[in-house]
Amino acid sequence: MISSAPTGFDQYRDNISRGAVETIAYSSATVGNSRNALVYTPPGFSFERTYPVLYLLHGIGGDEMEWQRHGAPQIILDNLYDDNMIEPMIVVFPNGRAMPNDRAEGDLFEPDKIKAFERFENDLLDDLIPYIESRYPTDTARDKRAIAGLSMGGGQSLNIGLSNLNHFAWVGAFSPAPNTKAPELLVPHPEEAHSLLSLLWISCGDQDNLIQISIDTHQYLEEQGVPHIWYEESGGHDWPVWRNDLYHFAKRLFK
Ligand code: FER
Repeated sequence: MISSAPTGFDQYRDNISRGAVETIAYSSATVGNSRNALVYTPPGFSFERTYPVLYLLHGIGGDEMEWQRHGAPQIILDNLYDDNMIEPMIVVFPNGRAMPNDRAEGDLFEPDKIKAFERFENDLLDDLIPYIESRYPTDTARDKRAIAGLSMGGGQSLNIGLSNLNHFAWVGAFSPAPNTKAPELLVPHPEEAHSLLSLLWISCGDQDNLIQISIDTHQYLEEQGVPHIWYEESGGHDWPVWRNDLYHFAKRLFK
């Protein structure tokens, strides 16, 4: 049983060590341009050691800045460090709409924009991850790499993470959207998933219209004996839920 994050988990605390967020630009052979991502480095960040990396994805209405705008990830993570509840990690906030104009504008459901959320798999694996691992002191073992996201980004995390278990051992989906592949396509080899996953997390608000996607995935995983966390929490398709999810997911990572 997982209860809501403690009061104040996403409120700024004075006089604690802070991480830092910077914007990076990487050359994407997949999209054919330069793309931006945000990178959070933890309090006490040092090039004298290496860090695991979490790739944290946005929803259909967002871009690489969406978590910063609405999710207070820096505050949530800094507070978790202050409380000694989290492993030091780098968090990368990519833009998951892998197309030349990746702004969240116009009709967000246009087929070419939905397709761009699929194309992101190549951008991530072939362009962004190599860039991050060449510029930051990262631990490149598969069990030191995580992917998670909200809604469209939750679907991406399941689709990309579970079909690339050679790259990711930690996968989290917060309120995954209809881009999520059918369960038997997501996890065609349950025994392999069982042996390779360190954590598979699925969460959704009980007032979210998309919750059936999570329930169907959870039920399949349970039938197939794939260990996972299924967390149904109170709330809708909204930021209080995703902030709470980040808190709970981040403190379980890389342990
Ligand atoms: C849909 C409903 C919602 C859909 C995507 C979403 C691709 C995504 C929502 C979000 O990211 O917040 O039918 O189809």
